[in-house]
Order: sequence, then C-alpha cells, then structure tokens
Amino acid sequence: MSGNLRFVLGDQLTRDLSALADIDPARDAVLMVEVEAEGRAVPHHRQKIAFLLSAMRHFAEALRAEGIRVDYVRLDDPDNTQDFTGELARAVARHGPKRVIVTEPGEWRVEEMMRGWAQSLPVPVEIRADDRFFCSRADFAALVRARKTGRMEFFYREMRRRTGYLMDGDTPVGGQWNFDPDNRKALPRGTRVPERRRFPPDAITREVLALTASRFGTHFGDLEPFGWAVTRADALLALDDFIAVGLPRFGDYQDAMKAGEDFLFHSLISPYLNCGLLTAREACDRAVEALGDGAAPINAVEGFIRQILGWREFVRGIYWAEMPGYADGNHLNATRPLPALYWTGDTPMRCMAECIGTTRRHAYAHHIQRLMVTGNFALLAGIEPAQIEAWYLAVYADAYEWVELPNVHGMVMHADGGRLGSKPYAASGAYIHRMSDYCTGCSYDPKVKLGPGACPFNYLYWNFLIENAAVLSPNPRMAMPYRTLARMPAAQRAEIVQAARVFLDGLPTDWG
Ligand code: FAD
Ligand code: DLZ
Ligand code: SF4
Repeated sequence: MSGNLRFVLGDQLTRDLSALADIDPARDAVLMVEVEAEGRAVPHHRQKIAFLLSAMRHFAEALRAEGIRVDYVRLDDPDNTQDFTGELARAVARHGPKRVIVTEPGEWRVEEMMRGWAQSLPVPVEIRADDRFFCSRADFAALVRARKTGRMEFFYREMRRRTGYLMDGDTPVGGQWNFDPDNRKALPRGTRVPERRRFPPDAITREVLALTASRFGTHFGDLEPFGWAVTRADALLALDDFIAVGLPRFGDYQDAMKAGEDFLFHSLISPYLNCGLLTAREACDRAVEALGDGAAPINAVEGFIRQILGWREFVRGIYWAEMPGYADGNHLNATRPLPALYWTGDTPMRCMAECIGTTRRHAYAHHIQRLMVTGNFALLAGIEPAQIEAWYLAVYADAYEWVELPNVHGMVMHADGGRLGSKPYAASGAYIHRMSDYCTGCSYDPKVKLGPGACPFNYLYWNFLIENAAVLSPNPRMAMPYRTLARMPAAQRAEIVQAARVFLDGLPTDWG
C-alpha cells in the first residue's frame, strides 16, 4: 500500500472527521474494527452495542459507495484479536501503510492506547484534533487560563458570543441569556405527548442484533424492540422529527417526568451526536431556524441550544482539562456498593423502577431522570463514585467517558468537590412529586417524612445532609437546608439516621 491507513473508531462516524480529511481513495484505506474489548470495557447495554456496530457497518458501506477502500474487521472474524491495539497492529502488517492517521478519541483510556501505538508500531501515528466540537480542547484550556470557564453559565455566554447563536449583536436574543425559570413546568394532566419516529431494523441491523445476542447475552438491557437510526440519513430524519414535534414544547417540559412516557419532548439525538451521525452544529442550526420560522418559542430554542452549546461543550472541556486525575476524587467519601436494583429495577420505589425501566428498554433516559431520580438516589445513598460511574457508562446508548464522567462524578455525585457544579443536586421526594406523576401508585408517600410509608428520598435527603455536614454546611448555597436542619430536634435527627441506615443496609447488592 502506498498511502495512509486511517483508523476510524465507533464514535467517529462522521464523513468530515479530521482523520478522513485529505483522504486519497486511490492510495489510502480506512480501518474499522469491531472488538469485544470495547463492548466489555464496561458491560455495555446490549442495545448500545448493537446500535454502534450497526452504525459502524452502515458507515463503512457509505464510504465504500464513495469509492473509498474500507478494511472492516467483524466481531466474528476468527483472526480478530478483539482489541484496538491488536487489530491495528494486524492491519499495519497487512497494508504496510506510510503512516496511521487517527482522530483523538472520546476517552482517556483510548488516548493512552493511541500514545502507545506511536511507540509500538513500525510506522508514524498522526493523532489529529477532533474538530466536531465548537470549543477545542486547546480553546477550553485557554478559557480556563482566562478564568472564563469557572461555571457553565459563563462558558455558555462566551460560546454564544463566539458562535453568534441567538445573538443580536452583543445582546442575547429575547433580552436574556437563560430562560431556565420558564422551563420547569410539570406536565399538566391530559397533555398529549407525540409519538416519536423510530426506525425498524434493516438486514444489517438484524444481523448485528443476532451477533450481539450471542456475544453479549449476559449484558444488561433489552435488545428489541430496536428503533434507533443507524445511518446518517435516518438520524437526520430523527432530528427533523424532533424539530417538528418535540422542540416546540421542549423548554416548557424539559424537567417533567411521566410514568409510561419515556421520551416526552426530548430530542433523543445524543446517541447520534456522540457517535458522529449528526453534528452539534446542524442540531443547533435547525433549532435556530425553527425559532426564525416561528415554529418554536425562544424558551425552547434557548433551552436546547444551552444543552448542546453550553453543557455538552462544557463537560467535554472539563473532562480533558481535568483528566486523568478527575476520576480519582471522592469528595464526600462515598463508599456504598451499587445496589442490585440499578440492574434489576426491582424496587417498590416507583420513580426508580420507571427510570431503570426506560433505561433497560431503550438504553435511554432523559436528563432529569438521570439527574434527579437515579442520580439523586446514588448521591443520597452514598454510592461509591466509581461504581455508579461504571453503571452510567454501561447503560446509555450515548455514554462515552468524556460526557458521562463529568455528569456523574461532578454533577450527580459532587465527587469533584464542586469543579462542575457549585452544590450537589440533592432533593427529597417533594421534588419528584412536583415534577412527575410517579408518586401516584407508589408504595411510599412523598408527604410522609418518617415511619411507615415514608418516601425513602425524604429521610435519605436529611441523612445525607447530616452525614456530610462537615463538608457541605460551609457552602453558602447549602445554607438554607442546613438552617432547617439546625432547627430539627435531636431526636428527630436520630430517627432519620436510623431509618436511612435500616433502609440502605437492607438493599441487596448481589444480582447474580
Ligand atoms: P435533550 O434533552 O433533547 O438535550 C439535547 C442535547 O443536549 C442532548 O442530546 C445532549 O447532546 C445535550 N445535553 C443535554 N444535557 C447535557 C449534559 N448534561 N451533558 C452533555 N450534554 C448534554 N449525555 C450524554 O450524551 N452521554 C452520557 O453518557 C450522559 N450521561 C449523563 C449522566 C447523568 C448522571 C446525567 C445527569 C446526564 C447525562 N447526560 C449524558 C446528559 C443528558 O442526560 C443526555 O445528554 C440527554 O438525556 C440525552 O437525551 P436527549 O438527546 O433526548 O437530550
Ligand atoms: C462503545 C463501543 C463498542 C461497544 N464497540 C466498539 C467497537 O467494536 N469498535 C469501535 O471502534 N468502537 C466501539 N465502541 C466505541 C469505543 O468504545 C469508543 O470509540 C472509544 O471509547 C473512544 O471514545
Ligand atoms: Fe419516588 Fe418517593 Fe414518589 Fe415513591 S413516593 S415515587 S419513592 S419520590
């Protein structure tokens, strides 16, 4: 082979990927590999594995249709070494390229591997920046130095100015940067929730579903019904669908939860953005167009843009700025093992059962379910950060460490001591009761604080504050709950601690 070998990973399925820029179809080849090591790095949800393998196979087809030579190694290839390093070494031996070209990955673990390739392979390895983000790693580092990234809100405003999204000269469209206060409505009873477009499996996906079932049979999660888009064309249709039926009410009900409604008005595009089938820019452009056409209101469009231009970019910046040490912190010294209910969904807490149920069915849960139900529970229960992080990384189709870790380690567990958020998102059952209908029909009562029928979130919340008082009470943003706690009679506090201990110690951790 007279050209370069361009190695494309499963979350790099973008034709404009930096590793594919300047490709010469006459001399170069693209390498793509299906390997068990990636499916087992954590025990990924079976639907996530099938989604990614199918998207990879379709992407390879699309490249071939362009006349590009693709060397594609399948999971069931008998010579497959089942890891990136082994497969790249085999491919280099097969092709004898001038150099290997890759785009920087989404996980520190894989970047370490890439650095190793530069040492171990007989050819140079060129690692290119991943330019699919609005803010490069270097730009984020410069913003950190200029102290413009302390909090997401300031970073977001800076990104609005830089990109011009929702800007009218120097001022934000609509007169304010943030419409969050308008975006916290519970879903009124009787609200019609739109059917969402799903994509029936084609022959490639069906083959991959069978392969996943046979190779990853013991992993968590339903494989079918499978409805994810696996091509760029279908991912664009999914985006169209969201813009038409979801975006107009995305803002109003961004924080709402409803039993049996797994998607509400959310976009469901994170798996596509994160594996490369859609770009962040086109998602933002479409939302801004909808605002211009009068098809969606400003609180919806700003809310959506903030998630992508703000949160998504911010967490990536934090990840790369803080790794590898970021994952090591455990600010609240949380050590409890992960309860089995995270895998089984077997719990009388209806909110937890609902959120774990949607996770099992779709490898998806929307943000507020992840943050305020399963995340809140992990925080209050004091689950060891590494264990809950591994769970979130495994169970969602959109999960890669660059985005999962800051959300779980920082936003949910406050294990980073406040680098990502200034206070933990701890909440009692009252929050879940206000934002959902889960409490209706639950074995517990959100209004009961202690004793028979008490909602566990209530006493776990106060127990969390008691247990972490030394660390959290000096935080000015925690002043109010600590004032309330200070007024609580000592006997009541003791009862809370006892109830929490009995409840938590009674949670099985073994799920077979
Ligand atoms: P929408 O609600 O429609 O939002 C639009 C887009 O905004 C999303 O597609 C996503 O790209 C982006 N976005 C929104 N919130 C965030 C955020 N906090 N961080 C980064 N991007 C955001 N998102 C992932 O992509 N991968 C993860 O592994 C992941 N893990 C999470 C773990 C926890 C504990 C929490 C609280 C959040 C996590 N998120 C993660 C963020 C968010 O929950 C998902 O992006 C969102 O639920 C995806 O569904 P959607 O596409 O319907 O999002
Ligand atoms: C998540 C995943 C899985 C399950 N399988 C593969 C695979 O077989 N081949 C591949 O190239 N990528 C896979 N991935 C995505 C990688 O884990 C991801 O590219 C790295 O974690 C870097 O972000
Ligand atoms: Fe969840 Fe408590 Fe409501 Fe039950 S009562 S659904 S446990 S918040």
